[in-house]
Amino acid sequence: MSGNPESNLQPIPPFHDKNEDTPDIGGGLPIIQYWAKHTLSPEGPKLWKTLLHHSACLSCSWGTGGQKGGFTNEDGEKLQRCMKSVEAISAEIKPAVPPEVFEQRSIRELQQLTSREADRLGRLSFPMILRSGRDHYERISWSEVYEMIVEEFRKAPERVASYSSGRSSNEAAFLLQLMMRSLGSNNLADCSDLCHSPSTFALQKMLGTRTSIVSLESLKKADCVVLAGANSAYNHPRLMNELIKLRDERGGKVIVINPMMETGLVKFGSPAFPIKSLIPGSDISSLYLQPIPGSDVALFTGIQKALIEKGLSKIDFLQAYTENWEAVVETARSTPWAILSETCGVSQTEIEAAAEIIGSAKGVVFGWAMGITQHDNGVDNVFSIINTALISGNIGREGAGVMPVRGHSNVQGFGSMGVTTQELKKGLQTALERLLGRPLNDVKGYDTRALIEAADKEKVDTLICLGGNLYGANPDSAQAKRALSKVSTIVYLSTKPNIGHFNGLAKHTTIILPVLNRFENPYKTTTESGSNFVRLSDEGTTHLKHGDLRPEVEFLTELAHRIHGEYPVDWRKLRDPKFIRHLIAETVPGFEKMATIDETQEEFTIGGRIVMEPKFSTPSGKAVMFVPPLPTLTLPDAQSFDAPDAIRGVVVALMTGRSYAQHNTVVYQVEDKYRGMPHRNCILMHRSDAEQAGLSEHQRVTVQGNVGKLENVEVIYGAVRPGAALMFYPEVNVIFSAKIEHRSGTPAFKRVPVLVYASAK
Ligand SMILES: Nc1nc2c(c(=O)[nH]1)N[C@H]1C(S)=C(S)[C@@H](COP(=O)(O)OP(=O)(O)OC[C@H]3O[C@@H](n4cnc5c(=O)[nH]c(N)nc54)[C@H](O)[C@@H]3O)O[C@H]1N2
Ligand SMILES: Nc1nc2c(c(=O)[nH]1)N[C@H]1C(S)=C(S)[C@@H](COP(=O)(O)OP(=O)(O)OC[C@H]3O[C@@H](n4cnc5c(=O)[nH]c(N)nc54)[C@H](O)[C@@H]3O)O[C@H]1N2
Ligand code: SF4
Ligand SMILES: [Mo]
Repeated sequence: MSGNPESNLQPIPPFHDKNEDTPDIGGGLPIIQYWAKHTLSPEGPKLWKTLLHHSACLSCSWGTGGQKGGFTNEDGEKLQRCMKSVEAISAEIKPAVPPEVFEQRSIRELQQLTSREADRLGRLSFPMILRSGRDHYERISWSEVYEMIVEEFRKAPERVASYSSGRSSNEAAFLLQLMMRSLGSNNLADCSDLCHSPSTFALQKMLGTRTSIVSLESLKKADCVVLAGANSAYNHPRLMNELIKLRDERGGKVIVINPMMETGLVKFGSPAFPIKSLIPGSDISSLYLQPIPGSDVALFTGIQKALIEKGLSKIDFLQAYTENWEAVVETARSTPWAILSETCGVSQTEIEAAAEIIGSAKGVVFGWAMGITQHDNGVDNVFSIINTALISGNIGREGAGVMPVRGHSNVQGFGSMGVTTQELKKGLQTALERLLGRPLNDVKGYDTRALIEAADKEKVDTLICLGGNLYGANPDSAQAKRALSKVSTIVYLSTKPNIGHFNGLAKHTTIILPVLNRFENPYKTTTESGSNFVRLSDEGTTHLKHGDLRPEVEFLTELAHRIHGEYPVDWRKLRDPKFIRHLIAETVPGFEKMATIDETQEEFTIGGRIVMEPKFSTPSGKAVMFVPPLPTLTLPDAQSFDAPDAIRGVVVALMTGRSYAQHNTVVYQVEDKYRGMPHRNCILMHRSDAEQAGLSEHQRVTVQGNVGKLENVEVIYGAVRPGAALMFYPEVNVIFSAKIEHRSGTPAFKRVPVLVYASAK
C-alpha cells in the first residue's frame, strides 16, 4: 500500500491488498501522456482551439472554463482543465458519421455495437428516421420532422413525456420544461433521477435548499474534507487539487469513506503541481474507512455517537439553529456500538478516529456522490451526513458545509430551470403560473424510473429525449428496451450516436436529431456548476461544415411554436437564447443577473444558495433533523438465484459504476488501469471471496443477477472489502432490476446482489 504512515492515521488499512499490476498513485504521468498523445495528434490544433475557447467544460459539474478562458475556475485560478475535459472534447470533434454507415448497416447490425464502437462512429450530422417496419435509419429533413411530430405532442398531456441529460444548456432546459408544462404535462424525467435526486430531496427537507451550500472559495478555507462514496480522482479530478492543497498547504485532513480503496483517493499525482505532486503523488486520505456498501447511515451515526461521547458535539448550536435534534442525538447515544460497527463493518476505533478528526477541525466540508445516493435508502444516507455536519457545528459558516458532488456539467442547471418531477420551489412555481396564466397541473410527473414503468404499461405515446441515453442508463436493459418499444414516437436530440439510438426504438417512429454542443453553438449559452456558479459559453462554430445540425434551442422553439402558437410566449423570438435568459431572470429566483449577463459577461453565483450563517430557508428558519433508520443489509442466498444448484458460488453486493475512461454510458477506453481491470468484462472482488467460492484470479466466471447474467467475466482481485465487488455500467445493467429509493425514485445501483460462479466449461 502506498499510504505514508507518518501522515496517514491509519497505518494498515484493512482491505488493501490491491492488484500488483496497478500503479501506486492515481493520476500521475499517464495524464500527461494522454494530453501529449491527443494534443500532438492530427486532431491537436482543433483540440487546442476548443480548450482555449471561452466555454464551460463539457464533462463534469466541477465547472471549469467560461468567460475567463477555457482553463480558469471561478476563483480565477489558471490551469484548471483536466484530462477528462480533453477526453470529452476529442469525442465531440470527431468527423461526421459517414452516411453509408446508416445506409449499409441494418438496425440489427447497429445493435451489435458496443458503447465504445457506437461513439466511435463519429458525430451525428443530419436528421434521421427509423420508420415502422424498416431496417435502416434514413435521412429526413428538419421540416419533415416538424410536420411528422407536431401532432404527436397534441396527445393527452399525461401520455407525452421528456427525458433529459445535463449536458445541454440552461436555456434549452428552461424551454423544455416550459413547452411540457404549457401542454399540461409534468413528465419531466431527468438523469438526476438516477443520480443526485436523493441529495436534492434531503437538502430540501433539512435545509430548505437543493444544492451544495459551499462555494469554491469557502471550500478553500476548510481544514477537513469528508469524502463519502465519490471517486473524484476519476470523476471530478479538479477536486483533487483542492484536497492536495488542503493537506499540503493547510495541514488539513481528508477522511475517505468508500468500500473500495481507490488508488487515487489514497495518493494522487496532479499535473497542477508538476514538481511536488505529479510523479511522487500527494497524500489524499488521512483516514480511509471501508464500510459495507449501503451502510453509511450506521457509519455516520457512529461518528455522531463518538462526537457526543467525546464532548465534541455542538449542543448549543443544535439548540439555537435546529429542530428535532434531541431525537437524533438520543438515537446516536442509545444505539449500541456493537450494532453500529456490525452494520457498517467498521470498528469503533476507526469510527472514533474519524470523529476525533472532525471534532478537532476548524471547518469541515462533507462531500458525497453516487456511493451515497444510489441505494434504496439514499435519502437516509444524505440525512445522516447532514446530521453529522450539524452535530459537529459545520453548517452555516465559512470553510464548512455540505456539498453533493454533482454529475453532468449542467445537471444542476436543469433542476434550477424546473426540469424536475419533485415539487417546485414556491417562487418558481408562482412565476410559471403567472406566465402560463393558470395553476400548474398538480399531478406528479413521471421521473425516469416511473417513465420506464409507465411506458412498459403502454401509458406513453410520445417521448422527447434532450440528450442522454435513456436505454443505457436504466437498470434491466431488457425492460428498458421493451418499454421504449411500446412508445409510439421517440425523438432523440443528440450530438453522438449511442447504444440507446439502436436499442431504445419506438413502436412506430424513432427520430435522431443532430445538435450542436456548447462550444460550436452560434449563440451564447449558460450552465450552472455544482457550486452554484453560472457560466457563460461564447458563440462558436462547428467543424461539421457539410452537416445539417441545429442548436437545441432552435429546434425546441420551433416545435413549441408549432404546438402552442404564441402561448404563453413568442417562442420564435426565443430562438436567440438571450431572450430566454431574460425570461429566466424574471422567473427563476436567484437568477436575476441573467438579465444582464449578455451585456456584462459577468458570470455569477446564484443568489440564496451559499449558506454562510446558520439561517435556513425552512418554514422555521432552522435546520430540520430527521432520524434515518439503520439499514438491514442482507444478501440473498445462492439458491435464490436462477442458477444450476450444484454450483459453489459466492453472493456479493455489487457496486456498479464508472471505469477510469468512460463518461456515463459512453466508453472511451476499455481498460481501467488504476484498478487493474484490463477490459470491461471484469469483476473486481476481494481475494477471500473468490477463494471461498473456489475461484482464482483471472478465472472466467458467470455473474448472475435477478434478471440476467454475464458470462466469461474475468475475476480481478482488488482492494475492496470482502462481500463487495465492482463492475462497470452500462454493460452490467443487463443483469439486474434495481430496488428503487421510494422518496427520490433513484435506483440502488451500488448494492446489487449477484451470484458469482465458475462458468461451465
Ligand atoms: N470522467 C467522468 N466524469 C464524470 C462522469 C463519468 O462517467 N466520467 N460521470 C458524471 C456523473 S453523471 C456523475 S453522477 C458523477 C459520478 O461520480 P462518482 O459518484 O464518483 O462515480 P461512481 O463511479 O458512480 O462511484 C462512486 C464511488 O462510490 C463508491 N461506493 C459504492 N458503494 C458505496 C457505499 O455504499 N458507500 C460509500 N461510501 N461508497 C460507495 C464506489 O466504490 C465508487 O468509488 O461523475 C460525473 N463525472
Ligand atoms: N448501473 C449503473 N447505471 C447508472 C449509473 C451507475 O452508477 N450505475 N449512473 C447513473 C447516472 S448518475 C447517470 S447521470 C445516468 C447517465 O445517463 P445519461 O445522461 O442519460 O447518459 P449519458 O451517457 O451521459 O448520455 C450520453 C449521450 O448524451 C448525448 N450528448 C452529449 N452532449 C450533448 C449535448 O450537448 N446535447 C445533447 N442533446 N446531447 C448530448 C450524446 O449523444 C451521448 O451519447 O446513468 C445512470 N445509470
Ligand atoms: S474537473 Fe470537471 S469541469 Fe473541471 S476540467 Fe475536469 S472534467 Fe472539466
Ligand atoms: Mo449522474
